[in-house]
Amino acid sequence: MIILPKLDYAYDALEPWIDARTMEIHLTKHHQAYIDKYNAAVQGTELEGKDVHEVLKDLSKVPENIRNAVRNHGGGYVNHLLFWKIMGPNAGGAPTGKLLDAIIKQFGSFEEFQKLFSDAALNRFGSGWAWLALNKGKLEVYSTANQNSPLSEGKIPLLGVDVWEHAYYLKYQQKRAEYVTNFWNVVNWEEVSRRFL
Ligand code: MN3
Repeated sequence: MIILPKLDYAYDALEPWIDARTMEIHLTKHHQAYIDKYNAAVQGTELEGKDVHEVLKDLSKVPENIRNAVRNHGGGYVNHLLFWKIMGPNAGGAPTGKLLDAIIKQFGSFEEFQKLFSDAALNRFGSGWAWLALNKGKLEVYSTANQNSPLSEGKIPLLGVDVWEHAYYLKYQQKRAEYVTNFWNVVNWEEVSRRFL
């Protein structure tokens, strides 16, 4: 059984960039739905009680009849788990230390990295996520469709932005670009750095 996590901050803590109503619905309805459907899919199978992150790392080991449910709802569970952590109040700005060094080494500058990440978020057609991930020890920016987790591709997600409409529609309607621009104001770089290290 997986259960809904508690936020480390209040629903309105990310205002004005992400509104309280969106946060509440996103957590208590959308995240909860992934959890309920994952639990239902794995109930009574060998996967019940296993760590979802481990399960997602090798989907070929998941029985075929529940593989899609595990990919979608297990992915939805872990992606949102990360999302709530890598955001926070009084956040934004730029990372420091080893993560900043690695970003500059890989992408040229922090600004260049931001542009690549934002482009990945804007160019993801339909629903999905843009990621900063570790791929065999190297930083990579890319996007996934639906709730597909980087874990299933052997990558370690460090930072992700949810570009499903449910993540921004109440406040931004169709303006995904504005949402992604404002997302930078709530990135908790301390947490992203912790994951990187
Ligand atoms: Mn979502």
